[in-house]
Amino acid sequence: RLIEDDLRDALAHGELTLNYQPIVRIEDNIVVGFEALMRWNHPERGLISPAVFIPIAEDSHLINTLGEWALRTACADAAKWPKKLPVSINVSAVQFMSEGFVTTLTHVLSASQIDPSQLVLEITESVFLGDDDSNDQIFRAIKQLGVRLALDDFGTGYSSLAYLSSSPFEKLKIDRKFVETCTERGSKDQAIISATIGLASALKMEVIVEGVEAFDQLDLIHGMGAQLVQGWIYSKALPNDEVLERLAQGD
Ligand code: G
Ligand code: G
Ligand code: MN
Ligand code: NA
Repeated sequence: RLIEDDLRDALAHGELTLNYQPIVRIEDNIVVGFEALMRWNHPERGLISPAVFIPIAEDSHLINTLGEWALRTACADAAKWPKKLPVSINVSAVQFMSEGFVTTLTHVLSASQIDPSQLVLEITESVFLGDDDSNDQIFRAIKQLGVRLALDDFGTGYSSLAYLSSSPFEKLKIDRKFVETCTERGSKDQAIISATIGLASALKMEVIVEGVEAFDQLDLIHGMGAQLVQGWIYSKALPNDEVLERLAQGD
């Protein structure tokens, strides 16, 4: 049996869940938002990473079904959080560019209890491979709804500064690849992180540094002016019950 067939059934069988990874302000350790990350608990194979099953979903049109489920679920969960913090959802470029995406988004939002400004769509640079005119149309529609946009995995894909200059993105996420090696001697990633933070703040974009695991990394990027981080140093992605517990504790 193909993993693709299993994935088709996974939703109906309740094998997919969304976990939420906190985004934290370094200065005071306050949680300022969460990123929804999909998890698949396969009955025989155990946990399968989205890094494995999302590409399979993209190749088989299942991505639209999974993506719509993720949107609905994240909006429903976030609507019940005691603090109305932003919830970020990853939107695959394939899903973003497929017909009906904006219609789906509009329906999900109006059926949910959340304010559109609480929703953040994380999109990678691979959307820039698509048609600029139709992308612009989708971006405009998203902005019109009041939904926020984050440019994810920045610096690892098809980044072009030209895209940033006309960018509809309010947030920029620096990929963890740069953070991984930034404290090594002679690492050029320090310069890249620092320049990206400078560029983003000059463009009035909010910067989130991803994949921070260690205190030396945190100190280094904080020294470079980073204010928001997402990484195991604070927390892995949590099931929604744990998010609720933490928020109830005043986190
Ligand atoms: O959570 P992390 O484990 O291992 O995720 C691996 C990759 O899968 C990341 O690139 C992440 O953006 C992507 N991913 C996680 N959840 C989703 C999702 O709901 N939709 C999409 N399109 N990608 C996701
Ligand atoms: O590609 P994207 O940025 O959407 O996905 C975030 C990915 O990074 C997920 O796979 C998530 O589990 C992972 N992640 C988040 N924080 C850390 C971290 O501190 N270290 C590592 N190795 N991975 C992380
Ligand atoms: Mn992401
Ligand atoms: Na990323």
